[in-house]
Amino acid sequence: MFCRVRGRLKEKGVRLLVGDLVEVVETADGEGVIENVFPRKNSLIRPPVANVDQVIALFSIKEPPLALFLLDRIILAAEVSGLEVVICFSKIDLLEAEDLNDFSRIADVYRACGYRVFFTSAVTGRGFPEIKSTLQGKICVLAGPSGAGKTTLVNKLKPGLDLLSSPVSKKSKKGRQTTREVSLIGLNGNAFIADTPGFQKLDLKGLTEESLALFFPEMQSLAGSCRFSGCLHVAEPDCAVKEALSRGKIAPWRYGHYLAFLEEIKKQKSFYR
Ligand SMILES: Nc1nc2c(ncn2[C@@H]2O[C@H](COP(=O)(O)OP(=O)(O)OP(=O)(O)O)[C@@H](O)[C@H]2O)c(=O)[nH]1
Ligand SMILES: [Mg+2]
Ligand SMILES: [Zn+2]
Repeated sequence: MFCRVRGRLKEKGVRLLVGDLVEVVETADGEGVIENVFPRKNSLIRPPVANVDQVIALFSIKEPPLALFLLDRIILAAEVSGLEVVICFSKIDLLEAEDLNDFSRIADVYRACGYRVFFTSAVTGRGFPEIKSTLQGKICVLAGPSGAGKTTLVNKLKPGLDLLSSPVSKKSKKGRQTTREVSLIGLNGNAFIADTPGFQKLDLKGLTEESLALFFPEMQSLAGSCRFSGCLHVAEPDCAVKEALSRGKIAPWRYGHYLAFLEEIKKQKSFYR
Protein backbone atom coordinates (compact mmCIF):
# COMPACT_ATOMS: atom_id res chain seq x y z
CA MET A 1 0.00 0.00 0.00
CA PHE A 2 1.28 3.47 -0.81
CA CYS A 3 1.67 5.39 2.46
CA ARG A 4 2.31 8.96 3.38
CA VAL A 5 3.86 10.00 6.65
CA ARG A 6 1.71 12.02 9.03
CA GLY A 7 2.99 15.62 9.13
CA ARG A 8 3.07 15.50 12.94
CA LEU A 9 5.72 12.77 12.78
CA LYS A 10 7.81 14.73 10.32
CA GLU A 11 7.63 17.79 12.56
CA LYS A 12 8.91 15.70 15.44
CA GLY A 13 11.92 14.90 13.27
CA VAL A 14 11.07 11.20 12.97
CA ARG A 15 12.86 9.72 9.97
CA LEU A 16 11.54 6.41 8.79
CA LEU A 17 13.83 3.54 7.93
CA VAL A 18 13.27 0.39 5.95
CA GLY A 19 12.31 -2.26 8.51
CA ASP A 20 10.41 0.12 10.80
CA LEU A 21 7.27 -1.22 12.41
CA VAL A 22 4.54 1.34 11.89
CA GLU A 23 0.88 1.94 12.56
CA VAL A 24 -1.00 2.65 9.35
CA VAL A 25 -4.50 4.01 8.91
CA GLU A 26 -6.07 3.33 5.55
CA THR A 27 -7.63 6.32 3.80
CA ALA A 28 -10.64 6.31 1.50
CA ASP A 29 -8.60 6.16 -1.72
CA GLY A 30 -6.95 2.87 -0.70
CA GLU A 31 -3.78 4.62 0.34
CA GLY A 32 -2.46 4.89 3.87
CA VAL A 33 -1.09 7.30 6.42
CA ILE A 34 1.67 6.30 8.81
CA GLU A 35 0.49 7.51 12.20
CA ASN A 36 3.13 6.05 14.47
CA VAL A 37 6.52 4.39 14.46
CA PHE A 38 7.17 1.77 17.13
CA PRO A 39 10.46 1.85 19.03
CA ARG A 40 13.33 0.23 17.14
CA LYS A 41 15.19 -2.80 18.39
CA ASN A 42 18.24 -1.51 16.54
CA SER A 43 19.15 0.41 13.42
CA LEU A 44 22.04 0.27 11.01
CA ILE A 45 23.49 3.29 9.28
CA ARG A 46 25.00 1.50 6.36
CA PRO A 47 22.85 0.01 4.96
CA PRO A 48 20.05 2.04 6.60
CA VAL A 49 17.66 -0.60 7.98
CA ALA A 50 15.85 -0.89 11.32
CA ASN A 51 14.95 -3.92 13.45
CA VAL A 52 17.51 -6.19 11.88
CA ASP A 53 17.97 -9.73 13.23
CA GLN A 54 20.76 -10.95 11.01
CA VAL A 55 23.33 -9.67 8.55
CA ILE A 56 24.16 -11.79 5.55
CA ALA A 57 27.64 -10.83 4.43
CA LEU A 58 27.61 -11.82 0.78
CA PHE A 59 30.99 -11.95 -0.94
CA SER A 60 31.82 -13.46 -4.31
CA ILE A 61 34.89 -15.68 -4.37
CA LYS A 62 35.58 -14.42 -7.91
CA GLU A 63 34.41 -11.54 -10.13
CA PRO A 64 34.84 -9.42 -8.06
CA PRO A 65 37.54 -11.26 -6.08
CA LEU A 66 37.00 -12.06 -2.42
CA ALA A 67 37.44 -8.85 -0.40
CA LEU A 68 38.40 -10.06 3.07
CA PHE A 69 39.12 -6.58 4.46
CA LEU A 70 35.56 -5.45 3.76
CA LEU A 71 34.22 -8.77 5.05
CA ASP A 72 35.99 -8.26 8.38
CA ARG A 73 34.65 -4.71 8.56
CA ILE A 74 31.09 -5.86 8.00
CA ILE A 75 31.50 -8.58 10.60
CA LEU A 76 32.90 -6.02 13.03
CA ALA A 77 30.02 -3.60 12.39
CA ALA A 78 27.51 -6.41 12.97
CA GLU A 79 29.27 -7.50 16.18
CA VAL A 80 29.25 -3.93 17.47
CA SER A 81 25.50 -3.70 16.79
CA GLY A 82 24.94 -7.07 18.47
CA LEU A 83 23.68 -8.71 15.28
CA GLU A 84 24.10 -12.28 14.12
CA VAL A 85 26.26 -12.66 11.01
CA VAL A 86 26.05 -15.32 8.36
CA ILE A 87 28.77 -15.39 5.73
CA CYS A 88 27.91 -16.35 2.21
CA PHE A 89 30.63 -16.98 -0.35
CA SER A 90 28.88 -16.66 -3.69
CA LYS A 91 29.61 -17.60 -7.33
CA ILE A 92 31.12 -20.89 -6.26
CA ASP A 93 30.36 -22.18 -9.78
CA LEU A 94 33.21 -19.99 -11.09
CA LEU A 95 35.80 -21.79 -9.00
CA GLU A 96 38.21 -24.39 -10.38
CA ALA A 97 38.19 -27.57 -8.32
CA GLU A 98 41.83 -27.09 -7.26
CA ASP A 99 41.07 -23.66 -5.76
CA LEU A 100 38.31 -24.99 -3.57
CA ASN A 101 40.70 -25.97 -0.78
CA ASP A 102 41.94 -22.39 -0.32
CA PHE A 103 38.41 -21.13 0.17
CA SER A 104 37.50 -24.03 2.45
CA ARG A 105 40.41 -23.04 4.68
CA ILE A 106 39.21 -19.44 4.75
CA ALA A 107 35.69 -20.63 5.57
CA ASP A 108 37.05 -22.78 8.41
CA VAL A 109 38.72 -19.75 10.00
CA TYR A 110 35.37 -17.95 10.17
CA ARG A 111 33.58 -21.07 11.36
CA ALA A 112 36.11 -21.41 14.18
CA CYS A 113 35.14 -17.85 15.18
CA GLY A 114 31.54 -19.04 15.50
CA TYR A 115 30.09 -17.73 12.25
CA ARG A 116 28.04 -19.84 9.89
CA VAL A 117 29.54 -19.93 6.39
CA PHE A 118 27.75 -21.04 3.23
CA PHE A 119 29.01 -21.48 -0.30
CA THR A 120 26.36 -20.51 -2.81
CA SER A 121 25.80 -20.40 -6.51
CA ALA A 122 22.87 -18.74 -8.19
CA VAL A 123 23.74 -20.83 -11.26
CA THR A 124 23.59 -24.30 -9.70
CA GLY A 125 21.39 -23.42 -6.69
CA ARG A 126 24.02 -24.67 -4.28
CA GLY A 127 23.60 -23.34 -0.74
CA PHE A 128 20.10 -21.99 -1.30
CA PRO A 129 18.29 -24.45 1.00
CA GLU A 130 20.69 -23.43 3.81
CA ILE A 131 20.16 -19.73 3.10
CA LYS A 132 16.38 -20.19 3.11
CA SER A 133 16.41 -21.94 6.44
CA THR A 134 18.55 -19.27 8.09
CA LEU A 135 16.09 -16.56 6.98
CA GLN A 136 13.03 -18.02 8.69
CA GLY A 137 11.25 -15.66 11.06
CA LYS A 138 13.85 -12.94 10.68
CA ILE A 139 14.59 -9.59 9.12
CA CYS A 140 17.89 -10.07 7.30
CA VAL A 141 20.06 -7.55 5.56
CA LEU A 142 22.38 -8.29 2.68
CA ALA A 143 25.70 -6.52 2.88
CA GLY A 144 28.66 -6.81 0.57
CA PRO A 145 30.48 -5.29 -2.35
CA SER A 146 28.84 -4.26 -5.58
CA GLY A 147 28.58 -7.16 -8.01
CA ALA A 148 28.75 -9.90 -5.36
CA GLY A 149 25.29 -11.14 -6.34
CA LYS A 150 23.01 -9.74 -3.63
CA THR A 151 20.15 -8.86 -5.96
CA THR A 152 20.56 -12.12 -7.86
CA LEU A 153 20.15 -13.99 -4.57
CA VAL A 154 16.96 -12.09 -3.69
CA ASN A 155 15.53 -12.69 -7.17
CA LYS A 156 16.24 -16.41 -6.79
CA LEU A 157 14.54 -16.51 -3.42
CA LYS A 158 11.45 -14.83 -4.84
CA PRO A 159 10.82 -15.97 -8.40
CA GLY A 160 9.02 -13.35 -10.47
CA LEU A 161 10.45 -10.45 -8.51
CA ASP A 162 12.99 -9.45 -11.18
CA LEU A 163 14.94 -6.75 -9.38
CA LEU A 164 17.60 -5.26 -11.63
CA SER A 165 21.03 -6.84 -11.62
CA SER A 166 23.87 -6.37 -14.07
CA PRO A 167 27.16 -8.04 -15.01
CA VAL A 168 30.41 -7.09 -13.37
CA SER A 169 32.57 -4.81 -15.56
CA LYS A 170 34.98 -6.92 -17.62
CA LYS A 171 37.61 -4.19 -17.50
CA SER A 172 37.66 -3.12 -13.85
CA LYS A 173 36.30 -6.46 -12.49
CA LYS A 174 34.08 -4.37 -10.24
CA GLY A 175 30.32 -4.28 -9.83
CA ARG A 176 28.32 -1.49 -11.42
CA GLN A 177 26.45 -0.18 -8.37
CA THR A 178 23.23 -1.48 -9.88
CA THR A 179 21.05 -1.39 -6.77
CA ARG A 180 20.48 2.22 -5.69
CA GLU A 181 18.19 1.90 -2.71
CA VAL A 182 17.34 -0.45 0.12
CA SER A 183 14.21 -2.54 -0.30
CA LEU A 184 12.76 -5.08 2.08
CA ILE A 185 11.24 -8.12 0.44
CA GLY A 186 8.82 -10.48 2.16
CA LEU A 187 9.40 -14.18 1.51
CA ASN A 188 7.39 -17.24 2.41
CA GLY A 189 7.37 -18.25 6.05
CA ASN A 190 7.60 -14.88 7.82
CA ALA A 191 11.04 -14.04 6.44
CA PHE A 192 12.19 -10.66 5.20
CA ILE A 193 15.35 -9.86 3.31
CA ALA A 194 16.69 -6.41 2.49
CA ASP A 195 18.51 -5.94 -0.77
CA THR A 196 20.94 -3.06 -0.49
CA PRO A 197 23.38 -1.13 -2.66
CA GLY A 198 26.86 -2.62 -2.54
CA PHE A 199 29.50 -0.64 -0.68
CA GLN A 200 33.23 -0.56 -0.14
CA LYS A 201 33.54 1.52 3.00
CA LEU A 202 32.06 1.52 6.46
CA ASP A 203 33.21 3.81 9.23
CA LEU A 204 34.15 2.63 12.68
CA LYS A 205 32.74 5.53 14.69
CA GLY A 206 32.04 4.77 18.31
CA LEU A 207 34.68 2.06 18.69
CA THR A 208 37.53 2.46 21.13
CA GLU A 209 41.02 0.98 20.86
CA GLU A 210 40.48 -0.97 24.09
CA SER A 211 37.17 -2.52 23.00
CA LEU A 212 38.19 -3.51 19.47
CA ALA A 213 39.53 -6.98 20.35
CA LEU A 214 36.27 -7.80 22.14
CA PHE A 215 34.59 -7.90 18.75
CA PHE A 216 37.06 -10.43 17.36
CA PRO A 217 35.85 -13.72 18.86
CA GLU A 218 39.25 -15.42 18.46
CA MET A 219 40.95 -12.62 20.44
CA GLN A 220 38.24 -11.90 22.97
CA SER A 221 38.78 -15.13 24.89
CA LEU A 222 42.54 -14.54 25.08
CA ALA A 223 42.62 -10.89 26.11
CA GLY A 224 42.49 -11.75 29.83
CA SER A 225 45.68 -13.81 29.51
CA CYS A 226 47.92 -10.97 28.33
CA ARG A 227 50.46 -9.66 30.88
CA PHE A 228 49.06 -6.11 30.76
CA SER A 229 45.38 -5.57 31.39
CA GLY A 230 45.14 -2.76 28.80
CA CYS A 231 47.08 -4.77 26.22
CA LEU A 232 46.20 -3.73 22.65
CA HIS A 233 48.05 -6.78 21.28
CA VAL A 234 50.44 -4.76 19.13
CA ALA A 235 53.97 -4.87 20.57
CA GLU A 236 53.43 -5.44 24.29
CA PRO A 237 55.45 -8.22 25.95
CA ASP A 238 53.78 -11.52 26.92
CA CYS A 239 50.75 -10.90 24.76
CA ALA A 240 48.49 -13.96 24.53
CA VAL A 241 47.05 -12.79 21.22
CA LYS A 242 50.46 -12.46 19.56
CA GLU A 243 51.43 -15.81 20.98
CA ALA A 244 48.31 -17.42 19.47
CA LEU A 245 49.14 -15.70 16.19
CA SER A 246 52.64 -17.16 16.15
CA ARG A 247 51.21 -20.63 16.79
CA GLY A 248 48.81 -20.25 13.85
CA LYS A 249 45.72 -20.12 16.09
CA ILE A 250 44.72 -16.72 14.74
CA ALA A 251 44.55 -16.12 10.98
CA PRO A 252 47.22 -13.62 9.90
CA TRP A 253 44.79 -11.59 7.76
CA ARG A 254 42.30 -11.27 10.64
CA TYR A 255 45.09 -9.99 12.89
CA GLY A 256 46.32 -7.67 10.11
CA HIS A 257 42.83 -6.21 9.76
CA TYR A 258 42.62 -5.81 13.54
CA LEU A 259 45.81 -3.68 13.39
CA ALA A 260 44.44 -1.65 10.48
CA PHE A 261 41.17 -0.96 12.34
CA LEU A 262 43.14 -0.02 15.44
CA GLU A 263 45.11 2.57 13.43
CA GLU A 264 41.90 3.92 11.99
CA ILE A 265 40.32 4.30 15.43
CA LYS A 266 43.44 6.14 16.65
CA LYS A 267 43.24 8.54 13.72
CA GLN A 268 39.51 9.12 14.25
CA LYS A 269 40.17 9.89 17.89
CA SER A 270 42.69 12.59 17.08
CA PHE A 271 40.31 13.92 14.43
CA TYR A 272 37.36 14.30 16.82
CA ARG A 273 39.35 15.55 19.80
N1 LIG B 1 28.53 -17.16 -12.16
C1 LIG B 1 27.73 -16.56 -11.26
N2 LIG B 1 27.33 -15.29 -11.48
C2 LIG B 1 26.54 -14.72 -10.55
C3 LIG B 1 26.10 -15.39 -9.38
N3 LIG B 1 25.35 -14.54 -8.65
C4 LIG B 1 25.30 -13.38 -9.34
N4 LIG B 1 26.01 -13.48 -10.49
C5 LIG B 1 26.18 -12.43 -11.51
O1 LIG B 1 26.91 -11.34 -10.94
C6 LIG B 1 26.51 -10.10 -11.51
C7 LIG B 1 26.20 -9.10 -10.41
O2 LIG B 1 25.09 -9.56 -9.68
P1 LIG B 1 24.12 -8.58 -8.85
O3 LIG B 1 23.10 -9.46 -8.23
O4 LIG B 1 23.66 -7.45 -9.70
O5 LIG B 1 25.14 -8.00 -7.75
P2 LIG B 1 24.80 -7.03 -6.52
O6 LIG B 1 25.55 -7.56 -5.34
O7 LIG B 1 23.34 -6.88 -6.35
O8 LIG B 1 25.47 -5.66 -6.99
P3 LIG B 1 25.04 -4.12 -6.63
O9 LIG B 1 23.57 -3.98 -6.80
O10 LIG B 1 25.83 -3.30 -7.60
O11 LIG B 1 25.49 -3.90 -5.22
C8 LIG B 1 25.30 -10.46 -12.42
O12 LIG B 1 25.76 -10.53 -13.75
C9 LIG B 1 24.86 -11.81 -11.92
O13 LIG B 1 24.26 -12.59 -12.95
C10 LIG B 1 26.54 -16.74 -9.20
O14 LIG B 1 26.24 -17.42 -8.20
N5 LIG B 1 27.35 -17.26 -10.17
MG1 LIG C 1 22.10 -5.24 -6.44
ZN1 LIG D 1 47.73 -8.79 24.23
